[in-house]
Amino acid sequence: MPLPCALTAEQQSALDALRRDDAALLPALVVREHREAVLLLLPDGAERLARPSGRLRHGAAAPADLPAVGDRVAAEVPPGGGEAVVRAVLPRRTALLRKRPDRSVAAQVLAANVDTVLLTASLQREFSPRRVERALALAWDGGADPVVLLTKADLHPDPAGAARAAAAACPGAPVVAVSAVSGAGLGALDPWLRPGSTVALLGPSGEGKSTLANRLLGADLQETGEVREEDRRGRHTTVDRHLLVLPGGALLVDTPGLREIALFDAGEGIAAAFAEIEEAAADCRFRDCRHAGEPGCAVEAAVAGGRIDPARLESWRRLLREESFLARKAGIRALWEAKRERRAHGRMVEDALEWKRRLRGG
Ligand SMILES: Nc1nc2c(ncn2[C@@H]2O[C@H](COP(=O)(O)OP(=O)(O)OP(=O)(O)O)[C@@H](O)[C@H]2O)c(=O)[nH]1
Ligand SMILES: [Mg+2]
Ligand SMILES: [Zn+2]
Repeated sequence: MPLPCALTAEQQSALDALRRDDAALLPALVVREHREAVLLLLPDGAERLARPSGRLRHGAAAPADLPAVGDRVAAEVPPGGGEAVVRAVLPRRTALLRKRPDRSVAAQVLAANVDTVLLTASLQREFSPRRVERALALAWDGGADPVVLLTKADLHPDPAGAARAAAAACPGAPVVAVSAVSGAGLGALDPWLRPGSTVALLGPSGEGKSTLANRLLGADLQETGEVREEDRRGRHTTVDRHLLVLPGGALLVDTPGLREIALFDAGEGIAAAFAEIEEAAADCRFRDCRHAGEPGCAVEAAVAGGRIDPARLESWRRLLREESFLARKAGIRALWEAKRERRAHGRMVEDALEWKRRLRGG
């Protein structure tokens, strides 16, 4: 039985190259992360605990280079049982990165090789465009397609109206309203749940990610928890990232509720999430216009003319300020190394000059 996901040509050739040295290496899929170990799904359908090899641990340029959920890896698997060793992470097709939620300037991989991100926003609470646009930038920057998923549609008097309002607030991403309780709207997810494709649920605690995962799985595998009465927030029930193979053959990643999304070097994703600003900016008189009082600024003209929402311009500024703060803190060299690393992982990145230009501007 093969893995539930095909390897890309790039992943296959990386595996073939490794196998020339060690023919016994097997491809495997990372389905769960623990503190130091990962759980692998092997080609025979069995699961096996594994640790990264010492060489991988010490050779990794950054923690983000270690195996993460969704990674395809080359593993040495002792035939009789026992822990496996991950020799290498095969090149990632996409990677959802955020800044680690501590004081370090380092990225954390939320999930690798994700095709579609379902960004949850519960209809039990007020819709926050500011939170969603950050998540959109994260998804786009990682190379995945975001879908805004309005959950708990059964608790809202007009889910279709709410979906229209959300779509207006986050241009460029499809919006779907679903209920994991009644099943309403779930069919709309079918186009993204093709066999072998990977979908990740991302959003705050208590929005029904695990409830939806169980519904799609047809089994109560993931633990779910009540939300608090006062503010309808969750209690962080899910603690590990977990990849599930759905009956139809799609892969679904359930993640712990995100407290905050701090972007990590997500310039391209921000550009994609604020496409209307980037588009208008093409007509600014100065190429490095910051849209903050410069003469001939087309973006500010568009805001004045009601064609761009001033709150969106404000968010765009805030996200770029955070980016340049991060860059100054890290030092341009470290960030550039991180970018090179991601290029090695197959990510398209903008060139260094563009990056420096923004730094000077920020
Ligand atoms: N009415 C209604 N309640 C739901 C729906 N989906 C989930 N819930 C409830 O919302 C609460 C939180 O659900 P979870 O699935 O645990 O939420 P989560 O997003 O996985 O939360 P974390 O694991 O903490 O990040 C539970 O009490 C669920 O029963 C839904 O579609 N409708
Ligand atoms: Mg959960
Ligand atoms: Zn301008």
